[in-house]
Amino acid sequence: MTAGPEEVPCLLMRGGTSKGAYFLADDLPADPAARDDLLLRVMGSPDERQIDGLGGAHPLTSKVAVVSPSRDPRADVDYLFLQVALDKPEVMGRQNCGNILAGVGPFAVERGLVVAGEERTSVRIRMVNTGDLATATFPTPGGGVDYTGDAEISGVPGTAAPVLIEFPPGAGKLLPTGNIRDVIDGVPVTCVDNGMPTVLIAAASLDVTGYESPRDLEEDAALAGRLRTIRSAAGALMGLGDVSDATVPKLTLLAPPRHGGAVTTRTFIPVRCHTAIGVLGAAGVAAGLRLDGGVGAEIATLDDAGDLVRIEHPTGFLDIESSLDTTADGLPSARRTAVVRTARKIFDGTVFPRSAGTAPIPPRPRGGRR
Ligand code: NQM
Repeated sequence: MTAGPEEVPCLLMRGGTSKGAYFLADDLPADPAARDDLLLRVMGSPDERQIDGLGGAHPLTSKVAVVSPSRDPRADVDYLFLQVALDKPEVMGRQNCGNILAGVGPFAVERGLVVAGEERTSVRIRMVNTGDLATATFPTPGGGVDYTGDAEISGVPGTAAPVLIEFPPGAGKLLPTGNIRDVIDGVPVTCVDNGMPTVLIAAASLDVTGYESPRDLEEDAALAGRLRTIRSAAGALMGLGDVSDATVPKLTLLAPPRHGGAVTTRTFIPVRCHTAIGVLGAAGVAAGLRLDGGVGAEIATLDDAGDLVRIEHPTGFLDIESSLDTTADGLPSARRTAVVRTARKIFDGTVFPRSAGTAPIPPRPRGGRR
């Protein structure tokens, strides 16, 4: 049976600490509006519980990857990341996702876009949202993806095969405002972009410790108000325009490490507080900590001897390799960023979206919560 537009081949995959529905671009409508309408019905949005779809009722589990062969000679596949909102009929493509990225290489092999090597396979990926590149390397013994292994990442129970993700130099413009430090609403911030626009803020400058639980931080209305003000001004300074409906920039609160790492983080994505930290968000934090005069430099404990930065977050830590360079005009830029994630195929089959024209009653507005 050939799947029609309302019966869509879909692979559900955990990528790092996120979960998403992975599609071949050819299996989705080419028209972006029709595609987004279909994806809302696939994921069960808008509905905070996403009860009638694949979404997991949290931004970290309401994600989509659209993968196709790449025309870019530097890449094997193109990966478009789409964030499906919970509380409004919106599918957003302004940000990338480094966790869902972890599943793209295995998915490309599963779908025959890339021929697996005998032992391991490297897939060169163009991230359509930003135009940046990444290479994912993972085990393929005997020519098939092996998801089992002993790599452990905080925020995911158990172990799985490692997926090494490497980013070439210069992904993103490291200092989008042109400054290592800006002051917004009386609060010093460092705005970075190492693949994800992120605003670094000392937790103490917002009268929190930075060790609170994500839930406690989400319930702090005064903090939410201050973060909204800072984000809106930072978005404009970073050249992102009006960000009130965008998922970027993210905001990361920094505090001194408590478990031997470099720094403690609490990241707003941008309204809900992440239970861990995004991969590209972490890439920005790691690079930002190395900037002399940045808000992170005075908080972090860095190992001068190596590139490894251990970023503490609410459910453990994320280790990331990060080194900086200086451009010809004297500006800092990312030299190398690399991270190990894991991914797992959860389900491969056909998804049956909610029928077109059966949108649920829109939820009460909650200030664009995401
Ligand atoms: O920063 C959440 C996640 C992400 C994004 C978010 C991500 C990244 O953890 O690369 O992975 O920031 O919305 O999945």
